[in-house]
Amino acid sequence: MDALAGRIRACWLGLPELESLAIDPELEAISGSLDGEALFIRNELRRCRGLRKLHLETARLGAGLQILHCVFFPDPRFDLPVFGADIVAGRGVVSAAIADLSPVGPALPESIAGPLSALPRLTYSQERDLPDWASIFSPFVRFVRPADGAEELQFVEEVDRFLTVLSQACRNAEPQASDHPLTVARHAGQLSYCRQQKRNDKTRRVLEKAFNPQWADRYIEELLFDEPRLG
Ligand code: BLA
Repeated sequence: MDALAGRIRACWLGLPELESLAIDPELEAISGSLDGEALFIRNELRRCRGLRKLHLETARLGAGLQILHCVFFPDPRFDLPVFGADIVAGRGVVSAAIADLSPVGPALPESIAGPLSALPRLTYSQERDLPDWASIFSPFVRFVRPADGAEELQFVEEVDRFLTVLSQACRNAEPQASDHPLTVARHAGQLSYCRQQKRNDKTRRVLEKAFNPQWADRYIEELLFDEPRLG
């Protein structure tokens, strides 16, 4: 978890025109409790040229559950995908490690699909099946349960490659007008990405139990998967 969070923060530094993004102080550091155990959540937000919101959430529940959630949402004027990652560990054992560069249109842009296709396909001893809402992910999605430290490191390495490909595409990308039909289509694609993610009951359940359903709803709608404005 810490290694991956470190790689993500390091990647931010290579992005063009990196800026901080205001975050409600109430959401920056959050404490709650779940089944009598303390829950801490830390949220970090940035933006850059090409990506409207870079979000890293790290959460820890008591001595057990640890979650790393990260999404880079593109500015719809740029032909860039969504980067998403979710790592869930219980008592130090990672049960779910997911990462993808997901299209906001019919397919990934060539600036992403080209370099990703050139990477070697690494394997894991336990690959997991995606739930039905996961149709938003690309053919390059990884969803695994790393079996040991070596597989955990391999996963961090794969995420690093996704981020390297995205950073390069981001530095080269040129914006289109806000009312360009492709911008409008990418905006719609990002809305549908957010709506599919909100169908993941596992995220909602943890947040509802730790806080309450209204709070979970607001957190999901306003911070995790807020819908982008058009223009
Ligand atoms: C699964 N997400 C999970 C699980 C939990 C969470 C507890 C189940 C773990 C398991 O099956 O082993 C919980 N994830 C959270 C919480 C947050 C969170 C509380 O992010 C709070 C911020 N989820 C995302 C993103 C992706 C994602 C960005 O937020 C992918 C890019 C995917 N999480 C994802 C998937 C599963 C999952 C695909 C497996 C769902 C399933 O098997 O049904």
